[in-house]
Amino acid sequence: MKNVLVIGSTGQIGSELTMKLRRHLREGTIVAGYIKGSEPKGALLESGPSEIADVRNAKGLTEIVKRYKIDTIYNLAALLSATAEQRPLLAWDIQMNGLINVLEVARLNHCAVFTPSSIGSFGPSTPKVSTPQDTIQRPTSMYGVTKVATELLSDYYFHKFGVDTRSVRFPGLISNVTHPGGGTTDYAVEIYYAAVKGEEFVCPIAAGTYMDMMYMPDALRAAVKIMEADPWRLIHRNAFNVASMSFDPEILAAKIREHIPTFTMRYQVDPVRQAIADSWPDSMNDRAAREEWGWRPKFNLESMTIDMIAHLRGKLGV
Ligand code: AKB
Repeated sequence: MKNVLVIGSTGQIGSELTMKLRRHLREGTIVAGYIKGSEPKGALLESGPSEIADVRNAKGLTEIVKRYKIDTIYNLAALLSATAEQRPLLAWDIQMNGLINVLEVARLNHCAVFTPSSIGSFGPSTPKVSTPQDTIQRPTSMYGVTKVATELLSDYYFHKFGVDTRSVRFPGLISNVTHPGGGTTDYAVEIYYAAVKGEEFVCPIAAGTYMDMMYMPDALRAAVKIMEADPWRLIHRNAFNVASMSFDPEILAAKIREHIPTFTMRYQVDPVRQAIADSWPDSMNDRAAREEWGWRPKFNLESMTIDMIAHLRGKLGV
């Protein structure tokens, strides 16, 4: 990786990944790709070049790739699960028509590609506990349908054309920088904001609903490490289970209460998000990622909670 285009650089993952790559890579250029209406600001804008990069515009992507001699594309453009359920055709357009544009540009210009998959690529018939790397993937949400298709199409481009596609199945990602927006796992971010502000949290996901979650610094390390992995060690490619913690809202609230004892939570379950959450695994088995490219998370629920609360107190000035 030397010259990298991050598509979706102002989103939840992209805003932090772009900055991490700019710090991490000693030479080369990291281009922050964005769409009109979500322009980069502050450090993201000032620390390197940015370009309009709409996945639905292959010609525009090609121009950026050629101008900056891009060798790696992080394709982070996506509608998250709950929004994709409301706007399925738009989700298809961004996630599938966008992906094939990115893969074609990569094929013609010899780029490696990372397009994240998700716990959303699994469905109700998938084994729920210790979900294996290779297993049943029959998701029931549009988000999940596009994620399975993303995995298959990315593998197809690798086997058919030799495009260096690699990816991970992200759990719900928890961060104190950019809000996710439109996901089923967003509650696990919003709960920290409410707790730090001293507000009651109204939880849209029912007690007893376990999902895999991950702190953003671990997710960023996974996204960088998989693209730097020795290709000869990779048996799998699209996409690796990566896991670090699994909890339900009760466990998360109890952990926050250890640090903010006055924190309160009540439930008002959102049927759309709950149906999606019920169809996803409780906890993934990430042995393949550990064996094939040395994946190891650094954060658990305790260390993430301490870090989230400290950062949000600073950010919110409370
Ligand atoms: C979502 O909830 O849609 C995402 C995901 C788990 O992929 N955070």
